[in-house]
Amino acid sequence: AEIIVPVLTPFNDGKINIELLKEHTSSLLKAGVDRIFVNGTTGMGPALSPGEKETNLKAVLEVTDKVIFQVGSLNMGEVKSLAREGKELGVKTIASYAPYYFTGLPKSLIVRYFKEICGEHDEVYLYNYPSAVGKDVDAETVKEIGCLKGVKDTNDSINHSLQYKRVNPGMKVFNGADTLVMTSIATGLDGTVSAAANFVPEVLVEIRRKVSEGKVGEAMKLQFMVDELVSLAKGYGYIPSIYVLVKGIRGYDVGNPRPPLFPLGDVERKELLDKAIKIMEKYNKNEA
Ligand code: FW2
Repeated sequence: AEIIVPVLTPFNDGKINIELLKEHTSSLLKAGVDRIFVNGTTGMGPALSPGEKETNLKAVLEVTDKVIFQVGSLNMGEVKSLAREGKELGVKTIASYAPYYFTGLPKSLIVRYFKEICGEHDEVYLYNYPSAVGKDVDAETVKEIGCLKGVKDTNDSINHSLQYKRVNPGMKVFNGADTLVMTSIATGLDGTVSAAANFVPEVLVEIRRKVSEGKVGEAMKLQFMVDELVSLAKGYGYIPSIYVLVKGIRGYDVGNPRPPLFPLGDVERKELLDKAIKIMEKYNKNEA
């Protein structure tokens, strides 16, 4: 099973810091992450201009070709031109969320959106995130689309993710919930796309190892540690917290998020990090 990281986008004064993105990417790969999902939710994809999406892609490509390039937006022309750009740059896999915000779109338009992307690139994944996008592109819809090679399903229901596999055999299926890393691996999905991989990649790699050795109870404990960290971070705003946790846990700077995802203040930063370290110590001492 693969561990895929939806890499954050480091900003300084509202501009992408390419060097920090490259450093973070190579650190994550060294920690054992398999692929980099560029312009995902954690990367603030919907808040990036087409030029910024391309900047992120090019930065990551300088480090690795193990990339999934997320190209979704509400402008079909931009989506297709990014898809083409990805192809020209040799990106193996691109992905897109469904057109968001316009909640009333009929299924036929969703199907058409993805078919048009498939016209530009031969390996297209669906990024399904119903709670953010406002619509669920489910297993049957994916079958109707017909050309998708994979799906990242950010969904608390593992059953929902498994249905893609049942209805579309041969398709790669990843669950995107931080709380279901262990479950995704143990149920035979193709892996996980977890935002937590930004700050605890080694823990996710260890979860995979434990599952493969049949030590499911130990894997579950590690999963619970991730759950506690994520739940703590969500209390401060998940994405802004990830920047603090990467710096605090991994020890290097990844810049800031960009407003309206405002960076945490000094007091919150300290509080978040102190609590995160306590959680990690508790599990490392086996007191959990
Ligand atoms: C992304 C992900 C992970 C998110 C998840 C939402 O693109 O950032 O879907 O962290 O809480 O795949």
